[in-house]
Amino acid sequence: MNKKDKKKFKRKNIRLKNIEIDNLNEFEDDEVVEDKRATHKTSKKGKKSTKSDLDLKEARVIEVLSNNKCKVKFDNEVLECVISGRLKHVTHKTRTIIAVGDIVNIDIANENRIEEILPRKNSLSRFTEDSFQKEVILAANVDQVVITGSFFEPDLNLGLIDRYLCVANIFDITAIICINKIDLAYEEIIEELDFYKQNGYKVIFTSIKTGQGISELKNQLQNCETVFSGASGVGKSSLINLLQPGLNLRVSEVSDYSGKGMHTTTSARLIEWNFGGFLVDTPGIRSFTLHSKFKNIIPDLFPGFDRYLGGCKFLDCTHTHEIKCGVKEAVEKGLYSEEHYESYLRIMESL
Ligand SMILES: Nc1nc2c(ncn2[C@@H]2O[C@H](COP(=O)(O)OP(=O)(O)OP(=O)(O)O)[C@@H](O)[C@H]2O)c(=O)[nH]1
Ligand SMILES: [Mg+2]
Ligand SMILES: [Zn+2]
Repeated sequence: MNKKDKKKFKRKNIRLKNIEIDNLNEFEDDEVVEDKRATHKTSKKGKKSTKSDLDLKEARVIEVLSNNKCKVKFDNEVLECVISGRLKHVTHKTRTIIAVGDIVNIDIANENRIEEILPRKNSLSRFTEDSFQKEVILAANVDQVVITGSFFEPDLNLGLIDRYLCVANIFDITAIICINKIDLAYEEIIEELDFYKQNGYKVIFTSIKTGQGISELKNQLQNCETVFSGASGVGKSSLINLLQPGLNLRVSEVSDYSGKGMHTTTSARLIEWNFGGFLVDTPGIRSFTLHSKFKNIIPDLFPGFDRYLGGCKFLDCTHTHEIKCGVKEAVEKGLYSEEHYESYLRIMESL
């Protein structure tokens, strides 16, 4: 194959529309396709056939086992797949090659090799804390995120919920708040969640001990593709086990010493509900790091700010140092919660 043909071939075959590639030509030819399986010479004249000759089947990623392996659901069967080396080179902005929830094309005849990741409808992502700020996708192709918290062990973390809501707004994913362990809550702490209800979010209180809120949560999950996310130990896996007995997901006591979860769930997993829909159970996270590129949009989409933006003199008001700011005025007048305004300032400072 001469150089020009190779370039043409490359463009036709790399179809990772969901991963940002600045300039395809920067990739060395041998990095992209040196794999003989990718192109079969079919005649002595040099006429070639490409991937289109492979018998590719569409499947859904249900668990990522390593950088090389994952499990997919295909035709009601769970298959272990390898990830084509070709897909692994295009990752300078993301740490995630393949995410739970991805729809992929696999070559059943060849070790169930994943040859293509179809464009993602959306994804819920966090970013690494180091200066590279690489994307880590928690789940792909979902309708909603259930932000989970608990009243005790671990304590309610409103700052983390606010971050999640920003992320959901950024990625345009419907957010529902589920606060578990209501059997351990007291009145004042429940009132702290009124803020979210007043700002249009659905808040569901649940308990696996009393069964409170379980049917409401089930209604919310039925026939939807949901990602369950939140801190470790809040009871995500316990809730899922209660919603679908028989799954037997691992759960652990929260550490007596720190009151924090034990990080029992270690990798994300897509579960199919027997009452319709899918859910991604994810490992608990301590903090949710946002990318600094979002700094200029968070002032517009922080929970509850929308109704006060009209009072800001500047269109690009950051609601921090500006004179004549609708948000700051609302805080001063007691119309907007001081606690959540401070949570906003902490997020802005962290970026
Ligand atoms: N009192 C009370 N305890 C609960 C409730 N739900 C879960 N727990 C307990 O909380 C602990 C942690 O539950 P898990 O389901 O493992 O929590 P998780 O959110 O999946 O944690 P990670 O997998 O580490 O992210 C277990 O000991 C559960 O028994 C609840 O509604 N009330
Ligand atoms: Mg868990
Ligand atoms: Zn402002």
